[in-house]
Amino acid sequence: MVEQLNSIPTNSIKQKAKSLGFDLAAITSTEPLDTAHIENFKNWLAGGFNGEMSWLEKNIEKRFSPALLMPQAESIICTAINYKPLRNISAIASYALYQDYHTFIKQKLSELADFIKKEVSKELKFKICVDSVPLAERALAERAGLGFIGKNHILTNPQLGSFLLLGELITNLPLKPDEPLEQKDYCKNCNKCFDACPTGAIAANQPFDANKCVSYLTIEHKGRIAKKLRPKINCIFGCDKCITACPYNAQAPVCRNRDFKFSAERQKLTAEQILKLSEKDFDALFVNSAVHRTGLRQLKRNALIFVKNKT
Ligand code: B12
Ligand code: SF4
Ligand code: SF4
Repeated sequence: MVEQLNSIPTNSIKQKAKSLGFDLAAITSTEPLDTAHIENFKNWLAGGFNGEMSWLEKNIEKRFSPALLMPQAESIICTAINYKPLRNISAIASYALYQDYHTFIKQKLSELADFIKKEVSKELKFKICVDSVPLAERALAERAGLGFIGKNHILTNPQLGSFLLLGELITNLPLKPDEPLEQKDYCKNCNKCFDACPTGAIAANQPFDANKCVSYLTIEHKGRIAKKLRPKINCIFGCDKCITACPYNAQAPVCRNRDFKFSAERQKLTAEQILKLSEKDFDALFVNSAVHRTGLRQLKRNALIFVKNKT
């Protein structure tokens, strides 16, 4: 088995991933995550910290045992792209100022699979995962050594920071797994993300509370936003506060991926302009963006609260 593992050139796969524009690529096995993760997740759901995201209650076994997601799954190629913008000046979360990362990363992972099939093994079987597949992406990326999970719950790379989007290729190839980063307290005494969080969705010794998270409220939560939370909504779509506050992002490089299209037009858009958008304008501005799925009605709901809070 060891011989078989070593015979597959993982370096060429990682190099190809880099040439396709991924900033990080590393391998982990399809072994289940340890029981502490599963218990943590089940307790999180039992506490109702997932808000209305009931879809997180389904496929729990698959989320932590990636081998169940594909027959003969043997290894996972975990990737990340750096999306740190040049300036973080918008009330729309930075990731949503780019083209839709789901389609972008899926396309790149499919190109990586084509390369592996051609250059490494014709027998390749694979499954592409970006966000929507029930998979504990951060925990797996951590196990592959892409970074550590910070107190803000974000996968952070000590050199590249945490403006990172994740994607995975589950394969039937027995690739040699990489090691996690050295086990140490990367956050130390820092609490900057807790201080920056407007609602207390993240705080010391408490699980992540989606019910209070501005990202959840502005993107996932349908209907009215509770009156007591409204004065704290200082973003229109998503929220970058706990990422921007993190010292690991201070010196981190900005996104260098020219293929990952950034929209300066979306970045300049004000809440007042959003309130005046027609469905046609909205489609034109947000086509191929993560904002499109949320819809104009909800975007206007958020913009209205944002404007009220400014005045
Ligand atoms: C649901 C979801 C959300 C929800 C809930 C967020 C949350 N923290 O869970 C909402 C809508 C709020 C959200 C917001 C955001 N999200 Co989101 N989201 C997801 C999704 C689909 C599932 C995450 C999940 O399972 N959450 C459940 C909780 C319990 O899991 P967790 O916090 O990840 O905790 C795990 C580990 O940290 C660990 N763990 C945590 N605590 C402890 C304690 C112990 C003792 C142990 C053993 C383990 C442990 O175990 C847990 C289970 O694996 C993932 C994609 C995916 N399939 O993974 C993207 C994902 C996490 N989101 C992402 C992003 C970019 C964001 C935002 C930054 C977007 C924005 N700017 O608005 C914010 C950040 C909010 C934040 N601080 O987390 C990226 C994160 C990339 C990264 N570098 O980490 C992901 C991975 C999508 C992607 N493919 O890139 N998101
Ligand atoms: S995304 Fe915003 S509201 Fe949610 S935990 Fe981070 S800082 Fe708090
Ligand atoms: S802001 Fe500080 S505590 Fe929060 S994730 Fe970054 S280093 Fe850790």
